[in-house]
Amino acid sequence: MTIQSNRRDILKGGLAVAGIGLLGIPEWALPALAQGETLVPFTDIDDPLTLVRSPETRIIDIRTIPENGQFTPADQFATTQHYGHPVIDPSTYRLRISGLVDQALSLSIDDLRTMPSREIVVGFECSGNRGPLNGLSGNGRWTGVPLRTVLDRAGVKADAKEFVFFGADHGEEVVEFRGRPYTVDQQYGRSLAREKALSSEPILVYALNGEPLTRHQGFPLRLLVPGWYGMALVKWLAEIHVQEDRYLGKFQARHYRTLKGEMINGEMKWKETDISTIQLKSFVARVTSNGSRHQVFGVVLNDGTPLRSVEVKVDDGSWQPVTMDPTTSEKYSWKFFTYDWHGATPGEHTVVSRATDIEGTVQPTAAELEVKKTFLEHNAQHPRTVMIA
Ligand SMILES: Nc1nc2c(c(=O)[nH]1)N[C@H]1C(S)=C(S)[C@@H](COP(=O)(O)O)O[C@H]1N2
Ligand SMILES: [Mo]
Repeated sequence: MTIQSNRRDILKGGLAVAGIGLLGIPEWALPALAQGETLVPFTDIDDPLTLVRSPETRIIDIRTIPENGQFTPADQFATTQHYGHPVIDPSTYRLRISGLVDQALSLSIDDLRTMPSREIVVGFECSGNRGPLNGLSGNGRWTGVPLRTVLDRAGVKADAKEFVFFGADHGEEVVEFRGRPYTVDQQYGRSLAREKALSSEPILVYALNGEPLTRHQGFPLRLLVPGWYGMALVKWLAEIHVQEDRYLGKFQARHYRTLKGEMINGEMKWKETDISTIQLKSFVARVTSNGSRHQVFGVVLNDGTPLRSVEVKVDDGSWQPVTMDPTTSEKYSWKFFTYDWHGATPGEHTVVSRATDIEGTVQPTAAELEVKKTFLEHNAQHPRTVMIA
């Protein structure tokens, strides 16, 4: 079988077929299958389109990530947002820095581009991303100015505690307070606490994979917080407002939070927490066969803590170590792994992966996550079923 006909089979196969046109699966996304290698079909997926909630959201078909192309091309990055994609004229664009600073700033894209830049590989996922498809994730090489550089130029006052990042996008929101609805126009806003904002990590990025950001990716400027879930990476960044009070806007305090039970001194405490860093997750993205040889390929995402192990389990077997892909070893990159599955027998099988980091955090099972009531931050091990011919 040639690669060409493999590709056609993939396009005809259940998972991808719904994606053609709407998701526009491009050439690059076709799996880099070796001669004679074919995709083993998953039997658990019903309809990938159930994950696509609006025409403005695009998921990546995680089964078709090229193994040797660890950067997601900008025009195929998964994308999701709340108020559509604003169009910003780069010639009049200004990033404003206001509030508790010695000097308010208004910076053009050229101003930012002439400041010392930094390049970093960062992968992230939407906090709502979950199995089986995990399509709201991606990985890129980003370029921009460290946030700290810009804040130092403005001069942050001693009483500044909260740094609020507003996108240019906005919409009408009903803020409910004690039974009363208040309808107001709000910008997309997220905040970082002083320690994080002034750390060396956050970057104001203007390029992805060496090209200016696309409109979907937040052109002309986006906040990148390595190791954090997508909601913190404010696109179309328009203003940084420095203040003393905590910022409790919708997307900071209400829309992105988790309700989860935790045993404290023998008592269950139900805690509502906000969402920040990516919880350790691994998932099986595809299984391939080449004659009698079978291989499992998967992805790990986390907050940048080094990994201790990634393992794969087939059916009721024991956990087996995987091989990590050395091209995805940068701290905040997503990490690829493969597992050579020996002796796969015809019929349906269950394949699952789990990751453990050097701090001893183990990716939880779905049963262990039952104390989490809300669906965000869903990093459970996700068993997939495949049919071996
Ligand atoms: N300005 C703005 N930035 C935003 C959002 C938004 O609605 N407005 N959505 C956030 C969410 S929830 C996610 S998951 C990521 C998605 O980034 P992507 O489109 O590059 O995948 O953007 C984040 N940044
Ligand atoms: Mo998100």
